[in-house]
Amino acid sequence: LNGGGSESRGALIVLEGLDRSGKSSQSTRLLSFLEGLGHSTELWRFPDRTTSIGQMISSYLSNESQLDDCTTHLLFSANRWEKRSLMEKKLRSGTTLIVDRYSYSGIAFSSAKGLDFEWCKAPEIGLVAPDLVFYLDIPPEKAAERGGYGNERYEKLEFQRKVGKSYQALRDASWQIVDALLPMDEIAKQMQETAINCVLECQKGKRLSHLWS
Ligand code: T5A
Ligand code: NA
Repeated sequence: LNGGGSESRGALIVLEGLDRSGKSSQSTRLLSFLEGLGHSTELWRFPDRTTSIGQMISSYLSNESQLDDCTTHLLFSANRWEKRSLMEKKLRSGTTLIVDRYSYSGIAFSSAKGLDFEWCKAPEIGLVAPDLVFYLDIPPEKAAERGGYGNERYEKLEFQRKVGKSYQALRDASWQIVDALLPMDEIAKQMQETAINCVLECQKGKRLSHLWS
């Protein structure tokens, strides 16, 4: 099956959760697992701080620059749009993408600041829809204990509580809730079973769809 065939596409697997919920740790583990099985797999993350939009976001997050909340929201979204065609191309050519944060982060974090939920959702419409979303569920207090928060703008307990509530409004059938307090290996194992089923479904011809349709 060479690239381009619609018969065998890769899966779009997203990891979401509060800051320090373990997304990056589990993304790496899942990557090794799928690669080990011989699946073409890549690990992506948002924000993608390597682009010029990503650099604006990064300096905002580290408090080096100030930005209006609506502008910030649109930059996070634009940072996904600028990767959209590459994302679709990779998936259609059979590569599975594990993505550390996606549109759900965009909506949950911005609406936790008080921006209108539907307004936050609008610019995400039309991006590739994930086949599977792992939500690493952790009480905000426990997340705060993990190595302590750094200096980034959103790493504050009160704010993370609001983010957690916003996330709840985004759950749909593609979501699998994972107990993020379990030992890392246990979490990895749970995720592997679900992920492999998802990859096989996509290989068998499950169609790509778009947010939110
Ligand atoms: N944002 C992002 C928006 O506002 N809008 C958007 O559209 C997007 C995409 C980006 C920030 O931007 C916001 C959200 C964020 O605030 P980031 O670069 O993604 O931030 O950083 P974080 O998500 O905050 O990443 P973290 O590194 O803080 O958290 P992770 O990746 O969830 O956690 P991880 O794996 O690094 O683990 C954190 C610590 O916990 C331990 C690890 O060893 C590590 O020390 N740990 C565990 N300990 C015990 N048991 C387990 N099961 C553990 N799993 C991990
Ligand atoms: Na991370």
